[in-house]
Amino acid sequence: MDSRKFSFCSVFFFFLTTGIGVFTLPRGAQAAEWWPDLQAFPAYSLVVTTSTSGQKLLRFSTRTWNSGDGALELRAKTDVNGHVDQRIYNSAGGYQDYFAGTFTFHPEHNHFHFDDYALYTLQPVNAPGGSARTGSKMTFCIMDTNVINSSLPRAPQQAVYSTCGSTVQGMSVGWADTYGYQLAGQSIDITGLPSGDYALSIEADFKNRIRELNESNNTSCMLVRLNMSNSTVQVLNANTCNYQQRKKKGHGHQS
Ligand SMILES: [Ca+2]
Ligand SMILES: [Ca+2]
Ligand SMILES: [Zn+2]
Repeated sequence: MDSRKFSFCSVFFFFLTTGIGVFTLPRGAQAAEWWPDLQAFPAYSLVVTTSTSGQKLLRFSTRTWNSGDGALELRAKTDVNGHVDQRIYNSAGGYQDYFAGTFTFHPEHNHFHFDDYALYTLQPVNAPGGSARTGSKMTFCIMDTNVINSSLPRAPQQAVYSTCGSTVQGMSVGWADTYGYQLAGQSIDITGLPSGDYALSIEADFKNRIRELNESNNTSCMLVRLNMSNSTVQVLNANTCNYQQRKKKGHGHQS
């Protein structure tokens, strides 16, 4: 009798606790989460520089933007060294934090750089003897630098993440973060590469640390022609890396 009583109580308790769980969950479940969506524009302002030691760099500006439902917000957890949470706000006025990777703190800048934010890759498409190169800069301070589409829902008219925050960084809906070609790390070392045609791609969140509405639109790719003898770069096609399609079109009207 005691054991039946006990199991009845256990079952009752199980339903009671489950009931509480089911009862409390819908509040969060019904609230729509506003996820960001990162996209990368093609690189621009390309230039080849040569150092006195002969090192050649392909320098360029990059711009990623947030076309999603909500802000990208990254919060350095000061109590857990090197951890960053992504804070996702919801329609109920609340938010949820998700572990989103790591940061590197720069005491001289007094802010953190989010690790593995973007990857720059140069790959030969018609450059015999060429090899793939990647940029060394992958850590970034993320902020609202330019507005791209202020008519998106929840896009602020003014920058919200307007400084390189010491613990909070982010990118608002409709806003972009731009890195000019003159900044440190905005380059790929092309020393020793042969002249020819290459694909230059910019990939945001290449290790997929950040939760996004769309994970398949994060890469831009463009075709460039490197002339190593006179250290120049020409953009063949800023919008695609489809080399065959380009060749059929002939050589006119390159922009
Ligand atoms: Ca995306
Ligand atoms: Ca992602
Ligand atoms: Zn910095």
